[in-house]
Amino acid sequence: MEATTGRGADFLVVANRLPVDLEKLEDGTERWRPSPGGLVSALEPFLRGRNGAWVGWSGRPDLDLESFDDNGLLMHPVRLSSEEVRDYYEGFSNATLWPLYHDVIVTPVFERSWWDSYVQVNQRFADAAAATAAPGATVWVQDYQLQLVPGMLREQRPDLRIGFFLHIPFPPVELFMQLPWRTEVVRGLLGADVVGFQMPLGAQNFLWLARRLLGLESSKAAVKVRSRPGSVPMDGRHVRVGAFPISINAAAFDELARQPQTAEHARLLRAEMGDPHRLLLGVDRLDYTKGIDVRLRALRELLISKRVDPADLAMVQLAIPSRERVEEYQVMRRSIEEQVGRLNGEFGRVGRPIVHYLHQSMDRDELVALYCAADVMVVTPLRDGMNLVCKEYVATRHGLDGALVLSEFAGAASELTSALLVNPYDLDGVTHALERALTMDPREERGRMRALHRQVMTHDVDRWARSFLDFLDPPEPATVTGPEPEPAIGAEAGSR
Ligand code: GDG
Repeated sequence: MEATTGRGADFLVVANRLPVDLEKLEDGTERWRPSPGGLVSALEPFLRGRNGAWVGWSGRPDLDLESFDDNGLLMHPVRLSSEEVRDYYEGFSNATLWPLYHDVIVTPVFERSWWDSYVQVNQRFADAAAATAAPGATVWVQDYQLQLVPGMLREQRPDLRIGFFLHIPFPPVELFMQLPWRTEVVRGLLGADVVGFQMPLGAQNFLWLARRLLGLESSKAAVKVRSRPGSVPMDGRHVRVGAFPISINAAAFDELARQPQTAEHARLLRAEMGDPHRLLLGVDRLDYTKGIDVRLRALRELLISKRVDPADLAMVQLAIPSRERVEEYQVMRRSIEEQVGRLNGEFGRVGRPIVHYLHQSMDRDELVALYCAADVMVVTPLRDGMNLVCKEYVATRHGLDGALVLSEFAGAASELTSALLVNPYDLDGVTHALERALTMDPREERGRMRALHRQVMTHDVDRWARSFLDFLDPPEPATVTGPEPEPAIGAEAGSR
């Protein structure tokens, strides 16, 4: 069955990765396996309801793959060579833009050949989208790997509605200005009709840069009033810029957490760890932005100070393998594993480590069981666009127990204000917050979790997608009764 009519797709998502992975079976054959993330499930209703297509890389280099239908959705694989994976993906995306946009926690590498590859690959994605989109279609481009696509696509297809959303933080202007190709990136983004960021401050930084680098005057209201979207005039169009904090499929996490087998699974997990009085949990991609080392250091301080008894607690740290070929990630992994070893050597007992460290990924059911088992969720990134893990933890706490320690520098902090908010650079502060979370009065815990739970359950990923898409492509005038729809905007978190 063809997913799209001969005229092309009416709604396209363009992202670095397809929402399916090519899996090799034991008999040597291959098949596509869904890799369901929040984004796919949020966008599915829009894609399937509107003759949709998804343009992205398969995750495997040097493969020429045909477009195919996946249950009514057209998948359009974009080919990347091994050199492009090295230069565009591991290089410019993950060793230049990623650290630059995350407060230069590690030093970004500026390498001309990586930039050339980034331009070339962005052009390929734009060409694929241009060839797949029906006249007047809506195209939603995702994330930092594809910032040039909106401009390249508009050049070929001025008839399209083009949206762009950045999942990671947009940096402070003085950091962005380091990028040798800063003007090209801003110009690329301004090819969109709507440029969306997680946080109002990111949107504001971008508006400032558009003015400074391209001499485009943004509307005064946008600069003065942070919680309102702004717009920039560009080639006779108005590019609208706003903040759209992303979220999760909260109902799905809630439902899974309420199932009896999940509760039983959580109970077994705790029993296997010797039924600790309090269980701490960290879940992160193994990334230097996530501050895994911060929480391990704070835990050690707490144990050294004897303010908590090691016999009373355990911690699970799930560190999902990520970008393992990038050198910074190898260095960080060694250092974290050393810290875990030291903590267990100093405070563990035979058969009872303090930190249960897992360098692997797990399936969603097991992850939810872990969330359900944990008394304290520890999320301490040095910088994070949003952080979905903390929202997922909260969504599983229907009993309103459990405490959340959350970094001020995660986008989520502006919504989850009832968490114990910490500055991850302040070791004493994090240590103190861990102690508070571990010893919190159940009434306070309940009060805080009630507020967190309400926030997460009422602001889900569907609401996020709708607010962006309504902004990009407002519903027919006949159905609009109030003022023009505005992006869902939270207060800002920390300085960027
Ligand atoms: C980027 C931005 C922004 C993790 N391990 C497993 C697993 N996961 C899932 C989690 C969560 C997701 O991966 C991680 O999302 P985060 O938001 O925490 O972090 P990034 O990967 O860095 O995401 C971030 C996000 O984009 C969305 O805009 O919030 O700031 O950096 O959903 O549950 N899922 C399963 N097994 C695992 O082992 N099933």
